[in-house]
Amino acid sequence: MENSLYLNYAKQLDHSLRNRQAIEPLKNANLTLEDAYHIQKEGILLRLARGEKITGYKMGLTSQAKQTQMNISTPIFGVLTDQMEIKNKESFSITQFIHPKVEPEIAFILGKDLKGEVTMDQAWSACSGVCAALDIIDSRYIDFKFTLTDVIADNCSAGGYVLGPIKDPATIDLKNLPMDLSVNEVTVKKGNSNAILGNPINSLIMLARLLDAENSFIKAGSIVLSGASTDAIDLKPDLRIKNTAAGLGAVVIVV
Ligand code: OOG
Ligand code: MG
Repeated sequence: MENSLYLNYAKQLDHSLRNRQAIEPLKNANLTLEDAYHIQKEGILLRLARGEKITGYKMGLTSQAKQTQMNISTPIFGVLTDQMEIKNKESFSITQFIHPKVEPEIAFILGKDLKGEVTMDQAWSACSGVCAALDIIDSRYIDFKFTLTDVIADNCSAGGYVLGPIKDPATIDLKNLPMDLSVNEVTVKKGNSNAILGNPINSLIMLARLLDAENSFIKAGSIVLSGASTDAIDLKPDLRIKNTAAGLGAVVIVV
């Protein structure tokens, strides 16, 4: 596909993002995965041109619950920018979004670059921090309906992200950590870290592999969201949303 077409699709999605107006999926375009990541990249370049800075990546569709919810079974990645960051415990307005949902996640902070095919030990030792996180997704497509290539082009539905208190990985074992998503202090989803590819560290390994295929890598300092452990819930006004992961503490947003 021609470069000008990538940019054309990226501009449609960017227009939707900036005007909070959902659009029809790009599904008639017969996009390959490579095309879809090209469109994603053009979209990120538009954001960088507006002064945003890349802060890391998000993996998506890494749990059975999410794959079932969206009816797509291939893990994918998107790019995070500083404009998407929401501080822990902060209250914010959802009017900046189209139809946001929120998901309980675990995130990593990279202390070292991570590149190519890596073992669990190598991935883990590249991390300088780990935390409970919330991923706010906001598809640019009408009714959150899309194909695999549509959602890749749409930067993995990235909307906002929130990080809980950062813990030292040396003190944490990520295997089998119970997770609890509550709304106004009532549990609405129970998850477990092992729902994320068996162990969220596998998300990091997969991201390094996916980036390597495009001659890229995870840079030191990057934040990496590993994907939701449960399906997403709608984000509505007057809600206090909390994700508590055993051993990692809690991350909260107030809408
Ligand atoms: C795609 C993004 C999925 C996750 O954690 O699985 C995602 C979507 O469901 O809109 O962020
Ligand atoms: Mg997510």
